[in-house]
Amino acid sequence: MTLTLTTTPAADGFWMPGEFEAHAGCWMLWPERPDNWREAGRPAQHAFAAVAAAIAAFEPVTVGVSSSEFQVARALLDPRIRVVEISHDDCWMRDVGPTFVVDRRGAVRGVDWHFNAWGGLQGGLYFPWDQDDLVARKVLEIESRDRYRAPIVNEGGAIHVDGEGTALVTEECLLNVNRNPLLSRERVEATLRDYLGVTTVIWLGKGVFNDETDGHIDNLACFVRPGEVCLTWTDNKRDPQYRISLDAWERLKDALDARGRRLKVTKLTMPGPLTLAAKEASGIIAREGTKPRAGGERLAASYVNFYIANGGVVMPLLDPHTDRAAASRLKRLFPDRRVVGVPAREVLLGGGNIHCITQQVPAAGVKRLASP
Ligand code: KQY
Repeated sequence: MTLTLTTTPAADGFWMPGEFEAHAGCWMLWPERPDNWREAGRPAQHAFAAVAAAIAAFEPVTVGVSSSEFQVARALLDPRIRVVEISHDDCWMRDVGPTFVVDRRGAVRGVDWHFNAWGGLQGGLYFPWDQDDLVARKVLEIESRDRYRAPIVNEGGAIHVDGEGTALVTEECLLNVNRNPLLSRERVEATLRDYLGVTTVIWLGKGVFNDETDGHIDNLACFVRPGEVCLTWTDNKRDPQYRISLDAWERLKDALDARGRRLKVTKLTMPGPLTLAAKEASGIIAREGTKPRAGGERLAASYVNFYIANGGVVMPLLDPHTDRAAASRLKRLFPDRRVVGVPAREVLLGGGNIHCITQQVPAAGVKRLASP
């Protein structure tokens, strides 16, 4: 039985572990909506299947699919992957799935944030989003994990943690009026402390240029391990990303984490700049209520949007000019993991990347010695 708890993770001794800690598995959803994915999602489905197969080499993967797509998904997905039927509005499991939390005894529970399609009726990406808002609850039912319904609008892609008491977020997203207009920075921070079990929140300013999520942290910067962050970067001073990344670099360099450490920050040069081709845009069927896409638009492409699996890192391949350099930087950052690149332009065309379409489930029963 799955309970809905009325306490908070922090009050119960739970916290969100780092993505680099041991996983029981990974959840994804299946792309299909023709107003976001070109050619009714078929090219994206192949890309999602390749991402799922790459992760399945490291840990169990479950993909949630609609009833009408079950057979296609089953046929395209690696046989090691579990396919379950889950209704959804789009397929960003990082954002609509639960954020898992753990305690010292090795128990696992889930946080179910309110979801409003990245901004609700004030700049959100589609309407309605009611099925997306139910996904976290359904995943927790299948995983048999108790649930905390958090009292704020938030997405998994808007938070990163080091598992030792520090969260990394952006002001552009978490303080956006289209998320929690009545909450001050202090209230948002207090809610993150309660629901992520952190004691320190490091605020960066803006996210990646033209990121339609309003600046998700998971496209800009992430923890590689406690005390170490990797940041999307460009040396091109004329690129609008330059000032954003420079500001993030300065804030990270000034910050102290929950353990009082200065952070080591590694720059990961972004691909491109990449834009949506007219031919790609023409394969998307415009629909009232969904944000339209036009050829020539700048894509929010970033190599930071990778997934850390048990023993591996699954990274997006986005630009033949820069993929190799990004992969070797990631290999240096993760010497004990196998770095696997997956062609991910089709995922990028939908507005996110590999981290955005995945959600890790921490390993249960792992006795954790320290809490943050
Ligand atoms: O950054 C993410 N976590 C999700 C990207 C969602 C894009 C929606 N079109």
